[in-house]
Amino acid sequence: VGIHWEAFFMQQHKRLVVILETAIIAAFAMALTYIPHTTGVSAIELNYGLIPIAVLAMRRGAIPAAWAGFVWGILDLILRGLSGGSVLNPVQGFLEYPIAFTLVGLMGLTFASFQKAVRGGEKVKASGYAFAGIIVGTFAKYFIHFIAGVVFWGSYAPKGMNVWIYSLIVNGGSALFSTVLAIVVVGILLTVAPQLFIAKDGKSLSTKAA
Ligand code: 218
Repeated sequence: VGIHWEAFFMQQHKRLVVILETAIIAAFAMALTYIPHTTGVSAIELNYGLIPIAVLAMRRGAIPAAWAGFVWGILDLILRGLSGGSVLNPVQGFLEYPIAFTLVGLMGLTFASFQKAVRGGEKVKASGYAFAGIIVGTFAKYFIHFIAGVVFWGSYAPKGMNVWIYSLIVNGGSALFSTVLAIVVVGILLTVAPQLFIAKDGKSLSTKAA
């Protein structure tokens, strides 16, 4: 008697939809890495894959975004990292793929505030929360790459250059450019396709808002 079957099945349905969206976003992020985005294994990169993860983080929160990041990281490790010479040893591979990519889920730290603002029609506030999330998640990923750069990629530094400076230029530059790109694209998406950020199956959705 304690089981509300309709509510139970609706919740299971929502869980399945979130899992499907997570898988689609991970695949989309991976597909985008086939667009040229860097000049070498130890160079500044423009990370387009952060854009779909940011959309998922604002739409579904940190946990789905972290799972999407994790799956994307495993795909990037297998499909590009190993063959492309970006996996130097098991410890570095573990740090720079599963760990660094999963941390992108931190973009969803501002999910609740973002949802409140976007559903309340507060566009400027919503963009502020989205941009803050993008900055946090991207910073977390590239902080791992920055540390890995110092520990594992020092031999790629130009002769005589301090490895901390080298890693800061490569990974700080990547973080900066990728963050700016994600902020610009998400800012545009918030204007042209705000429905991307508003799931129609949430508990918080009032019946009239649809
Ligand atoms: C200085 C330096 N060069 C290369 C790397 C490796 N790195 C950097 C950014 C992102 C990724 C993941 C694959 O795109 C990797 C492996 C580094 N950390 N530091």
